[in-house]
Order: sequence, then C-alpha cells, then structure tokens
Amino acid sequence: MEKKKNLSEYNTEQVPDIQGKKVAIITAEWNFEITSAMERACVEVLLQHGFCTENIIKYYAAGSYELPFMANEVAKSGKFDAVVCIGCIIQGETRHFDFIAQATANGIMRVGLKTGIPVVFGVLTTNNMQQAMDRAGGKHGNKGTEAAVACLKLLDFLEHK
Ligand code: RBF
Repeated sequence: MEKKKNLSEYNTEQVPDIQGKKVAIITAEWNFEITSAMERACVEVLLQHGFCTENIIKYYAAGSYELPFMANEVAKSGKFDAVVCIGCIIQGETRHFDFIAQATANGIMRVGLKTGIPVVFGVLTTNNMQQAMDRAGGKHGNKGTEAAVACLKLLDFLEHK
C-alpha cells in the first residue's frame, strides 16, 4: 500500500509571522483548477501569518513559461518584498514539457538572484492530472501552502540575516 505523506502539514509555530511586507502572487492560468487551488492555499497561509489582504497582490500569467518574465517585472518594480510563482506543468505527448519546465525553473531562480527579491517556485511538474490534484489539496497536501511557508521563511531570513 502506498504510504501517504502530506508535506503541507507544517508546524505553525516553526513558521514566522511577518508584518508590514508586501507580496505578489503570480498564478499561471494553464490548468487553472489546480493553480487556483494552490493560490488559495498560499493566500490562506500568508493571512494566518501576519499578512493583510491589501498586501497580497495577485497577478495572472497565461502559462508557466510567462512566470519568469512577469516575476522579473514585478520584482524590479521595487513595490514588493517577495514574489510567489504558481504554475502546473503536466507532461504531454511532446517535448514541450521539458522545455517549459526547464525554462520556468531556471528563469524563476535567475529572477531572484538578479533582483535580490526572493522568488518562490510554486510550480508543479507532474506526469498527469491525478498527480497534480494530489498536490493541490489532495493526498500529498497543497504545494501552495508550502510556497507560502517558503515565502515567510525567506522574508524572515532577510529580516534577520
Ligand atoms: N503552461 C503551463 O503552465 N502548463 C502546461 O502544462 C503547459 N503545457 C503546454 C503545452 C504546449 C504544447 C504548449 C505549446 C504550451 C503549454 N503551456 C503550458 C503554455 C506555456 O507555459 C506558455 O504559456 C505558452 O507556450 C506561450 O508562451
């Protein structure tokens, strides 16, 4: 029997509360039933840890491939303390998956390093829709939750480094 694990069950006491910071969440509209569930979970956790709604600004990208470009624009605007990218790339029959997943992951990492604004990689790369559902509020938790936790920890790190 498959061992169920849920990495989104985090200890709230080990996650910092953050006051007075502003975050942008950029959500890809491809596989929106998945990405919108991840976005919801992400917002929920930020609200539980000190954020107010006015300081969580939502943007929408056509697909995951556009996430690095938008993250770069948002990060360099100087208006945000952190950016969370949310996407879901599902393996198809062609090699698009590999190109999009590589470009998205590398691009998001580069934006953070280049701008000095933390950019969180909340992008699922799965073999099929079931694996995505399992990670967007299913048996493996919600990776939107984990993206928010990473964001909070990065902001706390920057505050205390
Ligand atoms: N975007 C995603 O976020 N997830 C996907 O699973 C996904 N699959 C795609 C498959 C193909 C064949 C193509 C052409 C695009 C796909 N995209 C996907 C969209 C991509 O991220 C981007 O929005 C478009 O390629 C336009 O630049």
